Amino acid sequence: MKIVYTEEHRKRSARTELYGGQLVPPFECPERIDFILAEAEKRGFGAIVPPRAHGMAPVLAVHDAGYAAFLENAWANWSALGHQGEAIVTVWPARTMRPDRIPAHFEAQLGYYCLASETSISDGTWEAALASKDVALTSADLVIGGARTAFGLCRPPGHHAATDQYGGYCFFNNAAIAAQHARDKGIERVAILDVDFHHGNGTQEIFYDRDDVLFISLHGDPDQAFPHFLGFADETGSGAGEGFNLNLPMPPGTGFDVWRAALGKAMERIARFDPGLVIVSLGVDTFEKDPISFFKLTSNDFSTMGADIAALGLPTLFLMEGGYAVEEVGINTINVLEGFCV
Ligand code: OKP
Ligand code: ZN
Repeated sequence: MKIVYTEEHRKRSARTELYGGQLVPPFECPERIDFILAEAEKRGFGAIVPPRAHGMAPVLAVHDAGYAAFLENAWANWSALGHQGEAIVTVWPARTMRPDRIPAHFEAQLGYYCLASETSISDGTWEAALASKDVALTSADLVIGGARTAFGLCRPPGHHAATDQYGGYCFFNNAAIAAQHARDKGIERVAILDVDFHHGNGTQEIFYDRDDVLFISLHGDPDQAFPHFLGFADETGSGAGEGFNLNLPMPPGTGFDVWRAALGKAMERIARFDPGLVIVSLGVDTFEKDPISFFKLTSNDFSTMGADIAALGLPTLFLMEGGYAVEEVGINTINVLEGFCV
């Protein structure tokens, strides 16, 4: 399996995450990727290839142009305000205010374009986000071009990023960008299977009213887990998209038996949809020792997960999302990919 990777991800090296009322070193850190590469190398798994630049057109096919311009200039605009720390949102267009007006002041623009305040914008974030979407697009090209599978080692992750909002460590929605790219290259139906512990609210939002991109997410019950305000079972799609969004939320303590049954449901739905491409939003934060999640999957379970997904027999693109038990992120990620290949 080819692994698309670039060092550029290191440019996303934020110093701070707002967590439990403190500014802590971010869970979403460059070391996550180092452990994945080290594990792949240790097992002799995969061949590393660099991404190819795809420009902004595939980004603007799913994201708002004003949002992209905001992100591109965010660090410069924040720096111009003379602050010491990284850019963290402090004010939002809350429900009692005007939701649609884009304010002139940059501090307020942060609130307009952000959905959660744990994620600071730092110097280099824009460059890393660009590289991450190119990793997704290059790995997508491999599978669109006939490869059975490929792995886009995306960082920063993408599935929380909506049409015009960042948050949950995500800036561009890599999976959505790859899915739309595949559609534009002539693949009629694309399924996105999101196995990250957290609901992929951004991906859901982007494709919610469409019947050509099926979105399925297995995740921690949003009543108990981030992103809290989306990802419930009664969200099934709207308009032409009715029936093309499937949320499978599960409670704290969920182990692999229950999780695997949900995956079975997801796979049944995907088989019925008959897509030309399956994109797996691959987060490994369902792991029992993940520091910010509450499922109980073991490292062996990730191998079974990969084998189960392979049984669909469809062209499958894996794109990296979350996973924060840093040392085991490598083992668990490569377990999925190796499980898929055997
Ligand atoms: C990103 B990805 C828990 C706060 C959670 C954000 C989590 C973002 C997860 N108290 N903060 O889906 O792995
Ligand atoms: Zn996650």
